[in-house]
Amino acid sequence: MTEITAPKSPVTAEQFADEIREQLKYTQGVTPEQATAADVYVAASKAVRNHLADSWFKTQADMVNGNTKAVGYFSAEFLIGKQLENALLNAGLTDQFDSAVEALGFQPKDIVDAEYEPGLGNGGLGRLAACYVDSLASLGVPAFGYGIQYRYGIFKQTFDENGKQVETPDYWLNNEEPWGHIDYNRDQKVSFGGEVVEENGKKVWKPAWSVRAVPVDYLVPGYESQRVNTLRLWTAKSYDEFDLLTFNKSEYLDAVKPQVKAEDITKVLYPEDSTKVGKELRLEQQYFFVAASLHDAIRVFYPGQDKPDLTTFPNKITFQLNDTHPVIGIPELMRILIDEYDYDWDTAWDITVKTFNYTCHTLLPEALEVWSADLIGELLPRHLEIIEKINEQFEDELKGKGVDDETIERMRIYTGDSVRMAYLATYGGSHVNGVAALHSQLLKDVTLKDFSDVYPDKFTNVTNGVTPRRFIKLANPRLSDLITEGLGTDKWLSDLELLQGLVPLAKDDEFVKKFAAVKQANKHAFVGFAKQHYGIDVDENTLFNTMVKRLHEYKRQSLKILATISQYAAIKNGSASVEDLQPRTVFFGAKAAPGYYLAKMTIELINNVSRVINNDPDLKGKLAVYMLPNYNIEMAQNLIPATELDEQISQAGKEASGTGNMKFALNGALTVGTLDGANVEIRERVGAENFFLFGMTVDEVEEQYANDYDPAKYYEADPRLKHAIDLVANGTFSNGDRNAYAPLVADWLTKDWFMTLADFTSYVDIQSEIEKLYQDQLEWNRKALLNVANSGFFSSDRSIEDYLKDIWHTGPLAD
Ligand code: 73E
Repeated sequence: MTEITAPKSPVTAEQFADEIREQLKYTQGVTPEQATAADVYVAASKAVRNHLADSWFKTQADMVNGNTKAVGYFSAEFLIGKQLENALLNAGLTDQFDSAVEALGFQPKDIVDAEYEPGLGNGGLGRLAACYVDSLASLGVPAFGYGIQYRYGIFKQTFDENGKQVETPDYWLNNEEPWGHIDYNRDQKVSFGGEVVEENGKKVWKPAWSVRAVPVDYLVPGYESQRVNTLRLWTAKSYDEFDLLTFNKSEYLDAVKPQVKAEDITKVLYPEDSTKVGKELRLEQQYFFVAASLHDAIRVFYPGQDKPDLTTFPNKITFQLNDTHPVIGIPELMRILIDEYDYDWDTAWDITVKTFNYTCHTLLPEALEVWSADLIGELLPRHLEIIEKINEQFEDELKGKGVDDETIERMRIYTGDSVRMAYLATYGGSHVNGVAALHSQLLKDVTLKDFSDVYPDKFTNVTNGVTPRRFIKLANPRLSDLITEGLGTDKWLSDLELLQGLVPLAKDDEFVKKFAAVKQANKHAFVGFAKQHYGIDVDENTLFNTMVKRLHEYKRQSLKILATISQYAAIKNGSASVEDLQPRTVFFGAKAAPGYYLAKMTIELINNVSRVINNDPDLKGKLAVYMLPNYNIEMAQNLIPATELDEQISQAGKEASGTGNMKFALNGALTVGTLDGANVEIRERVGAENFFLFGMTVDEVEEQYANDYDPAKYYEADPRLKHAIDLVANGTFSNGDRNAYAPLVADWLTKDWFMTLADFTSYVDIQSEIEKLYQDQLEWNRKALLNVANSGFFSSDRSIEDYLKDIWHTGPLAD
């Protein structure tokens, strides 16, 4: 018997339709006859939000009164995706919504599609934060996500006629946004600049200017949990009215300058991913949101108290620092405790260390934030003093532990010139975690080795996860139904390890065929999506092969495009036995940081390879390549369920975890991948025989670096590689222009820091294995099903359970 959990909301479809009508009438100001899909979207969203209000108030009250410690997740990015469908699911209102909008004369899908996706993050780090707030609420743990409501999210990507990336601003707040509730009465003052003076033996910061931080609250409903948490995103407003005198002199722009400067702070998300951006405005953003959030947490937990006992603060809430971006929160809490609440240094330090924990998301040294001391001194003079003092205390502590001078020198938080934020976070918090087993190990062995030697107990691992609600249930309803049928329950949505129950069904050919039919239906649906959104005609009777993620050299889109060119060449010159060739469609999706030259050139190359291949009649029905513009959550939700082969081909030791890899495995794609990040754990769980492994290991990579890696050697050794690179160099993909990709070619042949060439042969060789297996659809789908069945570990619910147990030491609220 299939056991389906009842929706928690008692409202009927008719009542819900009335609620939508009421919203249309009183807040939208339109009649149901006048209403467009966009109107109904806004009205329905507000109606859902109303349903969540009581649970939201109750969760907050229980949190403040309860004996459970809350979690504050500090993140510069929350890539939340479209909200309506997810809110309906978690509120148990999906069926009512479907019937209600049909009664109003609309298709539910059109209403859901009318939402504009907020792009408040770059990639995996931001999406992880969104999955974590979903899981916290679903597990009933009281929590705040604290971040920034950028006015412009990640840029929109298009391509010009030459295939180059064009960035356009993402003004997502141009239309009504029904989810964020701006709360002018819970604002905070955040100050900058000025100087520190001594008054009565006490340091006093006299800032030069201040900004008003206003919270915008997004409700985060848990799946079947009756708990609704808060995602509080701050927006900057000016305290300064514009200067009427200047205005009257017709100097309009000068008159509004201070206002513009203040509001600039939250204007735009930095479009960089995995690189450090040393910009003054970025530090302003970071300080702005953590200062506002820390004061907000004190307000929430000690309401109306002038002299709260903040030694209890670490029992009320624990803060997770999502990478180094919010680490300025450590000196800020020290400042608050000492300057605003008169605690002595040692007490303040004890509270601070107990309150903070730090997640590191990278291994790339160029991604670890380092701020110039001059900049911090100018913007936050009191914080620089505090950081200096933290560093002094730290060095004394190290000396006391017998650490030698050379090591101390290497470990300094404050070097005199600059401040190393990762070191400050490691010393200033209780725990440090990496985001996959291999990554956490490499943090201990390499990136933060000195720290791990002195403070071994601080280090731990929490392997990333993804929410099954959005990435299976909403993205892949067909597979969700089949899983529920196979397991006889839908409980897997809140206990993903139950997917293990599908393992025996992989032996059942009939079930495997149903699974294959789901994949085929998803491919068919994606063909429609691609036609509608990109105007392309995709052949659904080809292997769907996908590589979607940010464009970065270490992720090695170059490897995929060179292998694709090689396949193209083999078909063209007849060296591939055409009968054996499995027709394939290769999908790329990737944004490059606007200033990242080689990444942008790689996009241009992919677009032009796509143009040449897709227009060549010899390739028709055999190979097609698409670079899909503007990869975002919506595209992920449509493309991942349709994908059969997923590419996770970063150089070993560079991708901290990856989370796309988990989404693909959970949606029944097979992975071709290196032993990097969470690939290692995915392969362990799904079984080596159900994963296409290739390429060098971390140790082999290290050996190559140590032995002066020479890419040209590989170019000479494999004629397929030589031919592919020669085609790029000789103008085949640039209308004969041999200079078009010269910098890329020169990089491959002389530098190739991420060793694309060294891994090429092993990568191309495994493709024949892949194609052979694909001929046997039953076997292929059996393996794909085993990927789904064995990937339950990669639920973000499990990640959050790990954080609760090993780092936060807290748990759900009692009902
Ligand atoms: O491996 C991914 C990881 O899965 C990693 O590259 C990414 O975080 C994901 C979630 O853990 C990441 N993003 C950033 N650093 N690591 C980053 C750095 C600076 C700005 C924005 C993002």
